[in-house]
Amino acid sequence: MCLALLACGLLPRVALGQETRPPVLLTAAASRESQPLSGQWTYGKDLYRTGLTDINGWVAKSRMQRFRDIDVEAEEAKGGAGFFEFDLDRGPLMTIPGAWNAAEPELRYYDGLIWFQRKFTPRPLDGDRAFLRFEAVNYRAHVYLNGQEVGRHKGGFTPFVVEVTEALRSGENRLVVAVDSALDAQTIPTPITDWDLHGGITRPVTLVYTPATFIDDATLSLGTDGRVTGEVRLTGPQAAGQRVEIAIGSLGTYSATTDADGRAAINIRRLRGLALWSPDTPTLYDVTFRAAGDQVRDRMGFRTIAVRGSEILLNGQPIFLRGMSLHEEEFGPNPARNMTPQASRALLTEIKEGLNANYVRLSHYPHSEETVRLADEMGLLVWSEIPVYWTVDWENPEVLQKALTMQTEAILRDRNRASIVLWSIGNETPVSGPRTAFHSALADNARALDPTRLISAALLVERREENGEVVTAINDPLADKLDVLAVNTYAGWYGDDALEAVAGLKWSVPADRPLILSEFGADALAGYHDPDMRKFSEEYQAAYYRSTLAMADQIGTLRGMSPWILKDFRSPRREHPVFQNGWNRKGLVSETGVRKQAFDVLAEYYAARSDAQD
Ligand code: GCB
Repeated sequence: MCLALLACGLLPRVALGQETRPPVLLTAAASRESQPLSGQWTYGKDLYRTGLTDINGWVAKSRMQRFRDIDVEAEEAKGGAGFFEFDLDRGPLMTIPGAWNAAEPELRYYDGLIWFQRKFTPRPLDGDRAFLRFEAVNYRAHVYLNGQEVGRHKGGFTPFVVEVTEALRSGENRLVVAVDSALDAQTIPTPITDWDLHGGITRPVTLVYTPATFIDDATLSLGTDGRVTGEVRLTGPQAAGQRVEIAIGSLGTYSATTDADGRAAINIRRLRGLALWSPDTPTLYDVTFRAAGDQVRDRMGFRTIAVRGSEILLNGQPIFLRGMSLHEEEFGPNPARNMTPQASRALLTEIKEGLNANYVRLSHYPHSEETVRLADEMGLLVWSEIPVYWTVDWENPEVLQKALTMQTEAILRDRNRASIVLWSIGNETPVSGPRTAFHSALADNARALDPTRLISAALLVERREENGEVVTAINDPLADKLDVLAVNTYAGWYGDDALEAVAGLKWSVPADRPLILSEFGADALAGYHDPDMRKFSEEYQAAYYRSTLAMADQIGTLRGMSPWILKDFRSPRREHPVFQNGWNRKGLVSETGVRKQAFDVLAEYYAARSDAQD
């Protein structure tokens, strides 16, 4: 089959695995010496993007270019012909990290360019190196230090690092970041989504210091053969021929030597005394990597994940994924997507303890590192995805390259997290040749970077007749590329099915492959009750859950589910003036955390499932 349009020559070959790596990663950056740059930044709106352009040379340049390293007020005090149409020093303040849409009422639907500025004083480098690390900027970032452009990035949910060793000066430095939230047909995602705009510097910014030669990447994982393998990568003038030491809690210290490229392969035949990570026992070890006078520390769990026939095996044992989908929005009436540890913990606790779940779908893009680390700590299995969602410019090689880069950034950031068991390569993308080729390249890239995890995608279902019976089925060549089949299904909410018919719907899916329901759900406005069970009432949503769960119980190969969704979330596409007002109401809790009736329906179902599993 020409699944691989790629192989058939219809799409240009694209770089997989190694080639999409960013030049610097700074794995486990949180364990390094660093200077936080979060806090109060000044900003200035620039809807026409005049600050980025140099229209007609010097005129625009002198007046408009907001990244200039200039004290505008002092220049103005001199008088004369010159003048400026910006001054970031005297701009209004915004707290970073956080989406600008929640910061000011007038920015609620602002979708374009905003300039941000922060001044800081670094410590003397004395031969060390310095890097700016942005955990997420949505969507495009242009980074300037002291008037010089030092880096650019595209993609709103993955980290990027910019080396500033040469661009830093002693004393006060001026960091300016132009953030453009505008999406188009070539961005990932495109503007056609079902969540909020959330532009801005949405995750922390830090200045990270390293020695001249440093550990840039360090990864370990447990294979189904019982071996712990991985790699340590050094960057810098002394990267080759270095002894690398890896201390894993009190289990032991292991060593390896870097090759000419600064890479050392780790291969530990057996970790004696290892306690496996699982949702019930989320054991984490302090792991320290040392080399060339540098060291990084991580907290890591070890577990295996595999598929056997229609089973999903965690540490060799069949598991049912009792899950919930989650957008990245904290509880509250006006979420800024500022995932503090408290905010992430509150959401994950509602899933794990409130719903008796063991699994979370972090949709529809990589969530904050903080959230994934908490999943490790609290014991929740994770589905991680990139925003290849609904529509994408499938035939454009540059867009594919962008998706591969985004996926690489996500995998390299998180592949030391035991909680992540599934990399998803897309959500509800309509079947076509170019689309399948695009997804196939993503599946290959994920396997090249991380052969230890399972690959899935949220597919669409179709209704068809089989042996005189109407069945729900998957008709998608992408299924061949996946370890775990996953489908979104909304019978009883969207479409013509009466709610009473949902429990009896028949499915026809492969008998030898695991299936998960990656989404199902129905809107309800918290507090709206209707004995006639009209749509948007809590009663309707609860009945919908009962019917869908009854339907799910008939699917013999069903190995998990992540209903849509924990909490009501902002979405400009949802404008019913009575029930929605800019919120997708499929949450089992309202935006402020009020539980709806369906919450208990699912919690009880999972409690029963968990008893059956134990
Ligand atoms: C879906 C999408 C999700 C939407 C949801 C809905 O299938 O994957 O992003 O929010 O349906 O509420 O319609």
